[in-house]
Amino acid sequence: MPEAEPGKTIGKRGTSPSLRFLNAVAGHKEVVFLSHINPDPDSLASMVGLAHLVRNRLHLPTRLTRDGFIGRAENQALVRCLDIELEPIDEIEWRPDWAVVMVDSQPHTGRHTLPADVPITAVIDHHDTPGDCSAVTFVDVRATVGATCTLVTEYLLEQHVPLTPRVATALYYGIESELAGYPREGGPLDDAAMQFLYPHVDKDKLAFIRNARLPHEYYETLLVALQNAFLYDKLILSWAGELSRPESVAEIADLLVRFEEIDWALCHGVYEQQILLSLRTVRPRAQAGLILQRIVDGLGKAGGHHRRAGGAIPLTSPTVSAVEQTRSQIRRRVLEVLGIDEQRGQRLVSRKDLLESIG
Ligand SMILES: [Mn+2]
Repeated sequence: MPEAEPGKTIGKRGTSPSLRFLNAVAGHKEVVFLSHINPDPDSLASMVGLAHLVRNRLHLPTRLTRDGFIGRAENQALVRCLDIELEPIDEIEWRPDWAVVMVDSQPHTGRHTLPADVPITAVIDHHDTPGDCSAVTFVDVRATVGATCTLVTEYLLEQHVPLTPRVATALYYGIESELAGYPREGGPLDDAAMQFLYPHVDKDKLAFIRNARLPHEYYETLLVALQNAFLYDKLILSWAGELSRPESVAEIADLLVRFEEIDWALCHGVYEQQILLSLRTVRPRAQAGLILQRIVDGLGKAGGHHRRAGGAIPLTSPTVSAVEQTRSQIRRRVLEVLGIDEQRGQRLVSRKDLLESIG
């Protein structure tokens, strides 16, 4: 693919990140935003906020893309009630005169399905998972902030761009959801951004997103996961079975990690020929992402933050025995990696109680 025409220079080195970002994308015909696969609110809202900045300051057309699926009910509610228009990434015909802006992730991290020959103009991210940004014109990666939306809010503030309720609500929820859980993975910059955004937030829409309605399958999968939850010292290991919604493992891990007797929660289940895994911990700076990578090493892929991580293992065969075999391999690995002695797991809910409670 030929190189895009470089943008004209407005500022010099040492100028604000927002100005350098605008310089990098100026002069292109259109600005296209992309995020990591299966986008979360932080990545969705970062695209919304940056598109708002580009339209206001450069008057260029913008396009938001979707790589993978929109998982949780809350995330679907965010997209629906804020009318976030997303084009599936595999339907896009990439053009050389576009500026391509990647948010909430970095190139060559295995978190995108974008064709490898599409040049990336700008990267704005807060993950410390190293990517390869050597060919990117503008890079703003700050692992010290809790959310990419915080950086985007800073850009809008620096450029004096008026906020709309839609943009403010998206960014606010992006930061709030990214910082959820304890211990917090955020700081004063995130708090300042939320304070700045809050007066402009549509509070009814925010409440609608936070309390998104849940489908029947949510409760079915939760029941299976609780019936198949086992305690191993400071770990709770849960098997959610066949998943009808891929995000279930993350939702259940979020719930289980709040159990007062444990420090680690791992939930896994089968979705479309893969075992999906979600790991959570209450231990600060625990590098859950690296730990899950060690658990699935040689079997699949994983990544994440200190307290949260996700991963997937492709199943070579869909038979019950192949699933069982991978499950016991995961069980052995997680105990080993977390330094827990090999032992029989204790059921979270005893078999006797399970049977007795069925009326
Ligand atoms: Mn993020």
